[in-house]
Amino acid sequence: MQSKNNKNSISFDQFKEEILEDYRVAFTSRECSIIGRREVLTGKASFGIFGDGKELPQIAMAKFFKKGDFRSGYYRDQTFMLSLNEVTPKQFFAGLYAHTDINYDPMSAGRQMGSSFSTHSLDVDYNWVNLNNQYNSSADLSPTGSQMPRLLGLAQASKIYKEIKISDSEKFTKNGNEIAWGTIGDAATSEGHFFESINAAGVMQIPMVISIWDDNYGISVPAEYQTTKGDISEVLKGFKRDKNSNGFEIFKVKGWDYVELMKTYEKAEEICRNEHIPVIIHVNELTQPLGHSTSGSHERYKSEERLNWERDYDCIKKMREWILENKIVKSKDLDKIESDSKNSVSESKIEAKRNSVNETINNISELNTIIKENINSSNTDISAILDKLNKIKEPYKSDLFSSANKIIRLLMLEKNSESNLLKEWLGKLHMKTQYDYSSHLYSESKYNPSNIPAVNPIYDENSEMVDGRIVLRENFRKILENHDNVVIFGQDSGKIGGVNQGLEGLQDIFGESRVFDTGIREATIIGQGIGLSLRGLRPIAEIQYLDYLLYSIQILSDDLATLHYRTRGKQKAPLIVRTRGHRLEGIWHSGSPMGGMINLLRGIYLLVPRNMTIAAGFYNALLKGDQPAIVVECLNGYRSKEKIPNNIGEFTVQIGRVEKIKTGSDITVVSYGSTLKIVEKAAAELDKFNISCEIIDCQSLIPFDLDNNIRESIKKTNRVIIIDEDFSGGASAYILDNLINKQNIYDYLDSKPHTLSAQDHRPAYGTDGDYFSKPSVDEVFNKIYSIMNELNPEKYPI
Ligand SMILES: Cc1ncc(C[n+]2csc(CCOP(=O)(O)OP(=O)(O)O)c2C)c(N)n1
Repeated sequence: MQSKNNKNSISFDQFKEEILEDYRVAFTSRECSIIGRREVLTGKASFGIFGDGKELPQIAMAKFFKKGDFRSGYYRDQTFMLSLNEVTPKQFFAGLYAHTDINYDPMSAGRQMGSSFSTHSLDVDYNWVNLNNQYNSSADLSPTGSQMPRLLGLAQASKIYKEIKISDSEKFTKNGNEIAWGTIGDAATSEGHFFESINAAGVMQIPMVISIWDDNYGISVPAEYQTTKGDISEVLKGFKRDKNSNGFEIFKVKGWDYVELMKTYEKAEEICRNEHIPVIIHVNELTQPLGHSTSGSHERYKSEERLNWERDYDCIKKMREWILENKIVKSKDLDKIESDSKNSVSESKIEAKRNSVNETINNISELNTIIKENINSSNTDISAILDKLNKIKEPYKSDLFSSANKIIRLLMLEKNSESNLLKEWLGKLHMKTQYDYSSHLYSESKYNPSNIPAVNPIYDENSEMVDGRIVLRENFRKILENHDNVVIFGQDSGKIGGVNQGLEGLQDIFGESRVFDTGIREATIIGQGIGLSLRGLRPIAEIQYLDYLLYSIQILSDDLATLHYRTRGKQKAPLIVRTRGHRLEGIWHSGSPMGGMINLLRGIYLLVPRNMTIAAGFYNALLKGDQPAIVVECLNGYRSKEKIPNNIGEFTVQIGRVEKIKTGSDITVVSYGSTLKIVEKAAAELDKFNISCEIIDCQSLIPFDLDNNIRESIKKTNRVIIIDEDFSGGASAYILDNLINKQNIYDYLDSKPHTLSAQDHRPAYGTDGDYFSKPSVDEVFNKIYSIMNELNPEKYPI
């Protein structure tokens, strides 16, 4: 055995020590699973899923995992995390009890179900810590297979760091020597993300080792229903490298065979780290002694024969047998390790539970004091509620809040003004507690790009009018010059410089490591971006058309949008996604599904520039910040003429701010993106009828009008219409919701607020398909005219 802990040759005593330590970790981990399951089944925690049966391969993986490396795995990896001391049993239980203090549950501060692991990449000021000095784990997520796309980026970062010198990269890499280690269950390999990622890794030849933990089941469904031939490494054989072609090294090893596991991981690490060859390790013959999760028992679907086999081939049992057969120690020595582990896990559990309820117990005692000392009521219901609350040994916060609210309501009914004191106390506590559940959806750092002030584009008499795509291209050129950690990639982005030529010629100047093509694989393009940004690079990932963002919406929604939130601000992936949409031609090249994006992607900024100068200003601002964002360029804007600014690459547009693009007095027209051109033309027609529109470009849907400037306009016009080319109830409903609930426009309206969106079908093809599917100048004119007619039929007759 030659692991990172060992020199080339070690003494028998050291060898024995290491084996016993491995046994201790494996046993401790198993005990955590057993006790954790019991806690859930006795109602002390909500749900549990554990790593029992997968202990040995994870110990092997941990041996060859080095500081600076990254894991992208799933909920079974507790033994791996315990091995590296990246999670302690006490922290493991704090996660199970959803402790909201990050110091107790460092994985997610109670936001993710237990066994969702992560490490801290950021310090308290949201600056990067030195990732080379620690074992790194990107934050787990529950949707099966979703750890795969970002694994690509985590691995590709090493390749990029190896290929090019990047300034200030000491915190992220040592010459690109780091491996990205993936783990996945056998059944989850049925997901498309798995195959898409494997194919891409084979093409890119990047340093990742993927372990497939194969226990032959995905909950109740056996391998024969999941995988062709019932055997994933058989299926993957076509990906195996040979003398004449690139590909993977593939190993298959039994999950209970301690010695073979060590040998396999040793080989895998060597090939992967030294040669940058991706490796797949299919670890089969694993078991699940406690069943899939606390939701049910595996006796319902496994045969007696299989259950007996699982008992015999339990990897810890097998390791024990191997130690005894090889006379490494006596059975009493192992018994002692076992009983010590049991005691220490039990103590950890008790302490974690106590810590998780302490604050609530203190708050309950404060509630008692407030009531006793300040509230004069003979209502026996109040004392009954208090008594009941005081009797709960391990109270939830919601027990305290609902009891206090009930008491407040009783006091209100008896018109007891002393309820105000209690309301004030509870209000403050609620605010503080709510933060524990709602913080860090967006960057809370000083680098949040919405704090970055605008730097206006500068023009002079020599400023040229050029195609919009030239503004973008020149801006990207400056970006690549100014930021050596920026990489731009996507389908057709490299050699030809993008289908709309916004990157034309940039690969020739900056090389294939910085501007490159990918396969047609939107989910993993986004995953690549997430992984690269987790390792300190600033990727700009291109999705060729907005309509195809749907392929990646799951990863954007489940991974990118939740990453900062689910780590309570301890990881960030400031990925910039560049795409193009809105008006063009037909069902799949004119989409504007903003409502869908707004609903699914909270956590990501959504920017909708009306021209390429504003788009460029957004890119420049985003690169100064640390917030992931999607920029939707207007498909019909690449050939429209714009003046090219002198300070290209330097000017910024402040995010979350609207722009008034026409002053008017009769009605405020709120719109964004391509629709604005239609709105401007309609407004010119309406002017002829003495109807004066004030047009406001939202520019940024998330965040939305942070200065409440639309309200200021409505105060003047007392009327509003929101126009876009999304479906009805999409972004227009979101904007209206903001105006009503956040900007309180109700008081300033003299007419009902209106929305005008596209038809609810996808846009039909061709010029007439557009006319009859999306708002046209005529439709906008008619709609606004009818609003004015309703107001003053004599002045605006129909
Ligand atoms: C996309 C998605 N579909 C369904 C589930 C529910 N689910 C959770 S675990 C699981 C089975 C996973 O089996 P496998 O990949 O073999 O991993 P194991 O749990 O056996 O280690 C399923 C279906 C999920 N989490 N995500």
